[in-house]
Amino acid sequence: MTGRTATARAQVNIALIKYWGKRDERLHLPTNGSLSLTLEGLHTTTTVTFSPELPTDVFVRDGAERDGEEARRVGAFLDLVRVEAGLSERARVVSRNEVPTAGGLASSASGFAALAAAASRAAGLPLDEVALSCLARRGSGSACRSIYGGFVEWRRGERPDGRDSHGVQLAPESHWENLRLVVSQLSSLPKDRTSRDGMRDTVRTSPFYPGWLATVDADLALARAAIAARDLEALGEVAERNALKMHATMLGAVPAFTYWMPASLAAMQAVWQLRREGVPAWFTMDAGPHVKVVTEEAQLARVSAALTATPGVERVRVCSPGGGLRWLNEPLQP
Ligand code: 2P0
Repeated sequence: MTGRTATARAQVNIALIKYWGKRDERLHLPTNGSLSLTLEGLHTTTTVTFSPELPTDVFVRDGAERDGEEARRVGAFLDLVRVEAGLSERARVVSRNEVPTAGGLASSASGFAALAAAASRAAGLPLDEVALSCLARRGSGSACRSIYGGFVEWRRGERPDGRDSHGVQLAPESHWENLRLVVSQLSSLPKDRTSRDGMRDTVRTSPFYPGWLATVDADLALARAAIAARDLEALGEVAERNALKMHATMLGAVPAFTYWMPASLAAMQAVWQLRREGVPAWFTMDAGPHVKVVTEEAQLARVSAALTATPGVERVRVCSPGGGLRWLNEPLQP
């Protein structure tokens, strides 16, 4: 197939201060700022080729052509790029995830970051990192953070057009090399509520949502200072507290919901027990049952052993700080 092509790779990120709620659902503008760590080794690689020979967009992920909601979201995203570039050609998108699909590590962040980069370059749009981050945000909010490596803040922004709502790197991955995120993957059923639906329902109905919003800026300030000082205790404490507050808002929603499973609580209690024993470890959780533990390299044996021994924990994965967007010269073969 002839056409203009580009290939990009982006890694997943985990929020230490969470994105939870939108002020604009179409542009994916958040009600609050958030802060994440990009992880090494868990990535999406995507090749986009625009071609006059294609009658429709085609989306191939992990070796199989996809349709339904997944393909619709990719097509809608390509429309944004086409409008911006003044292009009418359809595209073939080939994507591969080196991210466990059921691992509690959302691939939508790395997926839309890689897609934004490959599609805009293939379309001939000369976007800088800020513009790429804004574009990735239009695919999935958290994707705007995966353009950058290390510690990334997604600034809430004030503008109605969203041009000031994008990621900013606070420190590169080399800033804190012995920091680790230990992900405990629980045996679980697929979640019955997407994070998109969950955050929308919470914003609309939970009386606890204003309490969440009232404290996020203070949490962000604590997290920024903890990262600058490489203060694990300060970062862990604020990350755990912030995650618990986010999950508390869901219990106040109408109807109430939670992403927790019995094993989630067991894993949280295992982390609290580790702390009572003097091990510096704090947890965070996203829109799923998996428990992710913030700790340092020297504690990995204790933390991994405690999580592995927790009933309902299926596997434990150790992640290090990782880098930002990369360009590849070789296109992906489907
Ligand atoms: C986060 N989450 O900051 C938060 C914490 C889930 C809980 O970003 O609707 O898939 O595509 O903007 O980015 C997951 O939400 O939502 C998320 P959309 P997204 O990581």
